[in-house]
Order: sequence, then structure tokens, then C-alpha cells
Amino acid sequence: MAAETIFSKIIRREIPADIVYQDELVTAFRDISPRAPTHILIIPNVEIATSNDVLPEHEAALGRLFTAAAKIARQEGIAENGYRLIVNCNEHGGQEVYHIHMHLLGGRPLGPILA
Ligand code: DGP
Repeated sequence: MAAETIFSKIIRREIPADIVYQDELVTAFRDISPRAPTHILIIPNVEIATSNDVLPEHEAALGRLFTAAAKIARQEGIAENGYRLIVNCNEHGGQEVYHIHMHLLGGRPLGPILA
């Protein structure tokens, strides 16, 4: 199991976060330093450090990240215009928190990702 990060405390509601969705597999909350009008992090409730640590037993939780993302995008009113989903891995990927997470970004044109 991965080492615990601040995200586990958010899942257990031990520290404040603006949680927009939670079920038995995933939790979604607004990013503390948003880079778009909608910037939400969607994380599995199980601790997985990076995408390198994904196992077959995680497939249900990680699949749920996508169904939660679609639901939240509709809730946020950004589904039709579109949005971006990002998962960073390790140093070169720009990962800061070692509990795997999906960024849901939208609410403005985001431009090309590979400029
Ligand atoms: P990444 O670079 O992919 O590891 O993104 C980590 C994101 O997590 C970053 O955009 C800021 C956000 N973040 C870090 N700590 C907290 C926190 O305590 N609360 C919330 N809501 N977001 C956090």
C-alpha cells in the first residue's frame, strides 16, 4: 500500500476540502490552486501512489474516475463545451501529491496541451 498523503485525510473528511462528489470508490474535490474556472481532483479512495503502481485489482476504482468525471462535468455545466482530464506521474510528469489523481479542468478554452 502507498504511503498516506493529505488526500487520505480529505477522503476521511479530517481536513477541509470542497468535496463535490464521493462514493464507495472515489472522492472528488476542488483543487486548492485552480488553473481553470473548474478544476477538480478525482481520486480513488484506495491509496495508489502513481500510475506506475496500478494493479488489476484497482481497475474498478480507476474506471470509476471516468464515470465520476463525466457526472461532475455535467454538474459543472462544462460537458458540452468540453474539458481536459490529466493524470501526472512522478517528477517529469509534474506530480506533487503521491496519491494518484485525475485533474478535471474546464470552463475556458484550454489550448493545445502539447505546445
Ligand atoms: P499534481 O501536480 O498532479 O500532483 O497535482 C496536485 C494538485 O493537488 C495541485 O494542483 C494542488 C492540489 N492540492 C495539493 N494539496 C491540496 C490540498 O490540501 N487540498 C486541495 N483541495 N488541493 C490540494
